[in-house]
Amino acid sequence: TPAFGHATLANCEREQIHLAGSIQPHGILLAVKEPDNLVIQASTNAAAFLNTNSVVGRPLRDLGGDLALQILPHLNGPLHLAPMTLRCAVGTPPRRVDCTIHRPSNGGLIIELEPATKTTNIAPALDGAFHRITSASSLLGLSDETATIFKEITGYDRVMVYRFDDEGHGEVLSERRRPELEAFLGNRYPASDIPQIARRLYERNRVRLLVDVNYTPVPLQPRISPLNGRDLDMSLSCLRSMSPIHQKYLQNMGVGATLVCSLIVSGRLWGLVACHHYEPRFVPFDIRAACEALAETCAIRIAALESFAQSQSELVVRRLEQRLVEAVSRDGEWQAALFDGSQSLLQPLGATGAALLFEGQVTTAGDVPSTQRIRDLAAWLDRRRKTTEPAPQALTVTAALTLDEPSFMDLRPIASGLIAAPLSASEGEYLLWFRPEQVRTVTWGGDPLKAVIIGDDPSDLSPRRSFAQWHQLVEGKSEPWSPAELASARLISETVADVALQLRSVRMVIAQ
Ligand code: BLA
Repeated sequence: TPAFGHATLANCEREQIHLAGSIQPHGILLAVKEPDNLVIQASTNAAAFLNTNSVVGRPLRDLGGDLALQILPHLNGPLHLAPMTLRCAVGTPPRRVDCTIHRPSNGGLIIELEPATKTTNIAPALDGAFHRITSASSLLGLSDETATIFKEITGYDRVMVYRFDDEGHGEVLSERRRPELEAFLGNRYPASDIPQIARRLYERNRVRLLVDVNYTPVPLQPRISPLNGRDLDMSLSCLRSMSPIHQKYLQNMGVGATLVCSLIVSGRLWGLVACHHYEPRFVPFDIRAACEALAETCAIRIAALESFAQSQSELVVRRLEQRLVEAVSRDGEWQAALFDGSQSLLQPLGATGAALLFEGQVTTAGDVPSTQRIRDLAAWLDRRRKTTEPAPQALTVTAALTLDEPSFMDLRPIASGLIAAPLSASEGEYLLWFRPEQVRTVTWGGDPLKAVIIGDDPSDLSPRRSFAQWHQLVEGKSEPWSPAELASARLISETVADVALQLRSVRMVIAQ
């Protein structure tokens, strides 16, 4: 596992970013031993910040101001879970600082000090902001509104709302930017752009400020904690130095400063609100705290909208079932009922096309291959059913049909994703759903992708390289089918199979 600062593009997935051993220079860090509150580690800029000769080895109360006194009442709180911030004074003469304290996993107390800035009264702006977030009625509306609000409140040149898919690949869902900047809206990035270690960290530490990407990191002195002989765990530190690889990425983009908030939905990193500025930019603690609260509110709204969408899908499926059953008792025209308002057949699965093969007939909705190719697919499915083990009623599911089965290459791009549900024991009777290849639904304005070489040099890192890499990873593949979509497919196809079987037995009775 590469230590902080030693990772290369080949192994950066495992870089120990929480063991940075250094901070950004806009504040100072003190590690303190209890109960005597002796400073045992300090960033090398601490003495100058406090206007004193030395810091390490001295008790907190000797450092001037009311720092030692102010933190006292908080030391029994849950500081190992989340840092807390208070205003106090420290140094000679005492200066006003924002002081953030927390307990790292491996012992002691971490105190981080930033110069206090004049507080702006953001309460009025926030009031409206929370309401706008909680009243958003669609995911995209919510995401756009969140980007707008973050731009208003933080003043960064660009704000992007990122969403991660089930495989961790990222997508820029919304963007607000100064008009002269290149647009990143709609861009896709591979999961490898943000290592797993960083993602897990962002679930705990939900706001990251990078004040100046061209900063020189300030080391801790001593580097190793005298408490346990190990690197200080800086997971929850607000001044932590960022990974040099990520720093390089941002420098290559021409970005000067960032502020990024995690969107945590059901305990998982769902996405990010990423703010970029093209010059160094500092935002004080109170604005960061407001951003954290807004991101949390946004995440709660996302969860609500997702669960609403899920119940809507379930409702659509139930209505479809009802229509089928009614059709059977009315005139037996269940095929017509199935395709009546084809959205109810497509929407619950997020499919773009569907086809029914039954008693030699092919009925379709949306974007589908030619009738002949649909019949070819059924024949292929019949062959697979004979040679593979699973239960005869099992769904065939793929997000990469044309890679799995090159003879269907001509079905690109409309049928990269396929769900096939057998409707009976007979051959050639299926309900099929299709989904297009992802890269066909995404474009990058400007140069063709071919121009990008994906090498191992950090100097090559760029959104364009990321996009090209994502492109390679998902080429030929549709968006993966989610468990909820598969459940809908199962429900619909089982109902169709029941209905079809029922009518067949009725016809047999009549024929006798
Ligand atoms: C972190 N990489 C990140 C973060 C983003 C990106 C958003 C999170 C930063 C944060 O939350 O503060 C990626 N940023 C992007 C992309 C765009 C952008 C794609 O603005 C496009 C517009 N990064 C790589 C590669 C590696 C890598 C190849 O691209 C290594 C394999 C590493 N990225 C990397 C690391 C971090 C990171 C180590 C963690 C940074 C840290 O918190 O210290």
